[in-house]
Amino acid sequence: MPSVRRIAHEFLERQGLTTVFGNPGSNELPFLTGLPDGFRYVLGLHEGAVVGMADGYAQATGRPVLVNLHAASGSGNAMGALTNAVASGTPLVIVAGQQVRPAIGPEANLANVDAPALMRPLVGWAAEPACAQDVPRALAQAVFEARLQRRPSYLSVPYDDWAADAGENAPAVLDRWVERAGVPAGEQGHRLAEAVAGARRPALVLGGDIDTAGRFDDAVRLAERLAGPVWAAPSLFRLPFPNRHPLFRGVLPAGIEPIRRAFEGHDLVLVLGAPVFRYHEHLPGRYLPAGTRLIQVTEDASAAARAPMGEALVADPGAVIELLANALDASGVPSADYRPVPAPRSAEGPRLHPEEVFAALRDELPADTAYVVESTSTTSSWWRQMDLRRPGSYYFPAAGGLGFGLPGAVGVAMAQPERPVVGVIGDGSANYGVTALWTAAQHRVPLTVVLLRNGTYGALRWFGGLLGVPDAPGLDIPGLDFTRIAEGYGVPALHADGVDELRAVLAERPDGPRLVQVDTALTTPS
Ligand SMILES: Cc1ncc(C[n+]2csc(CCOP(=O)(O)OP(=O)(O)O)c2C)c(N)n1
Ligand SMILES: [Mg+2]
Repeated sequence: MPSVRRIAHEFLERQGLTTVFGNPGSNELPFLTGLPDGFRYVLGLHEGAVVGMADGYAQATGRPVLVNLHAASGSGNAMGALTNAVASGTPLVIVAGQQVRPAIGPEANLANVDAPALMRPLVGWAAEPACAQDVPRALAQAVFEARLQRRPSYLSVPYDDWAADAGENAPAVLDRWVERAGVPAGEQGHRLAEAVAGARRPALVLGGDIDTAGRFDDAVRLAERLAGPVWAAPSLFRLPFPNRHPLFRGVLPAGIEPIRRAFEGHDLVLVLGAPVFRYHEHLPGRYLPAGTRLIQVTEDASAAARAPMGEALVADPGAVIELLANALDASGVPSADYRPVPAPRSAEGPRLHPEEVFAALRDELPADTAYVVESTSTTSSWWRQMDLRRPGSYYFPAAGGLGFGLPGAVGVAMAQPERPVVGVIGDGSANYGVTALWTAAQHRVPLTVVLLRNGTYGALRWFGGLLGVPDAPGLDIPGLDFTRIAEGYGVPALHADGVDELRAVLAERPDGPRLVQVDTALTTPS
């Protein structure tokens, strides 16, 4: 009879989970022994970076990814990064080691006494199989739960299980395949199409899920048939629509009152692939203008259930886009000219305005560049300068947890080595995932990190004003030199002194990782 380990490895191979992002401890080693050829272990030096890299990799490949973490301490380190993976619906399959079964109760060192409970608030499914023979089935469940729920899952395995005899039924799991279909039933689709076709002034709100589902171009087709304004959902983590398209009105502000104002005059708001809504700043008011109907289409049943207003249909928003685009006639506006980009603002003194940096990116990088952004005070500058027209062009930490950007950029670049990838990272944000630079260096990942050094937690200064607390301590971060930090991790780096030098550097195509630091002026996010 084959061992639990043999069946597990073979199952992962058949499901295509052969790239493992991890940081091991002694509990994990018995799982990692004898990995078949074709497996690739990507070592991260801290679990936050491990999960961030895996998140970027899974998002860019559109497939579940295996993550290998140490017991309580390692899994605990990963929790912050997991908040982002949960919000972006990333199917991470986390397998963690556990002490041998007889040592868990007495709390031997490295025993995680109630391992599933530690992770449960975040992951969609967590378990520790009741016996070794259930490990292959439970591993399969972890993969399918992550895929079906579009949420990380967590499996804790006592390390003596891996060498155990799998039992005669274990191979049955190897041929399993589980899929989901999310097309609305005829009557549901008909009612939705009627509501949309009958609206006088419909507005469309698109969430990051649209890009995740590969529906970026289809969303343009639908919007042009609807001929109404398009917003991106607040707290955006992926761009679902070309940001200079004439129908695009930008990312909705993440507050109740400004969202109500944006919808004024619309009889129907159709929200596709987003929660309703991920507000951030508490700006109270009525959710919707009087007389505005809101219909949400999402695959996420919980997002539908918890929304505070509106109607919801739990279905694949991509299938709904197709259904609606076919139901509406094609007489809407054809794609008119894209909106031109304004001249970048400049700053006084030697620092660059972030708009000058972003204009340089826009001009010097190819049009299909993927950007992973974690710079929080520069949001409005970003959207003023960028012209993103391709799917998969933009990633941002989905729950606002810093530490995704740098590792996420490494993961996206590993997933798409042919596509230029740029991380746009603030001098505060960089520190939460900085060890990913080492992984990028070891794997020679082609990636440019543009490090915006404004010497402060810029967004928090702005928030301080908003909250009426202008004197909070702990907001400045002087004395950081990321060229030296990057070089310490094995990534070549330079400091660009002005726009010309920055543009010249960006125009070169790197064949490995590099970091370019620029000093930037403080701006506000909006
Ligand atoms: C893990 C985590 N810790 C703290 C915060 C709070 N926070 C939000 S924005 C921010 C500052 C980020 O600074 P930087 O990357 O330099 O960007 P800037 O605002 O200066 O553009 C901080 C600390 C967070 N979002 N996530
Ligand atoms: Mg900063």
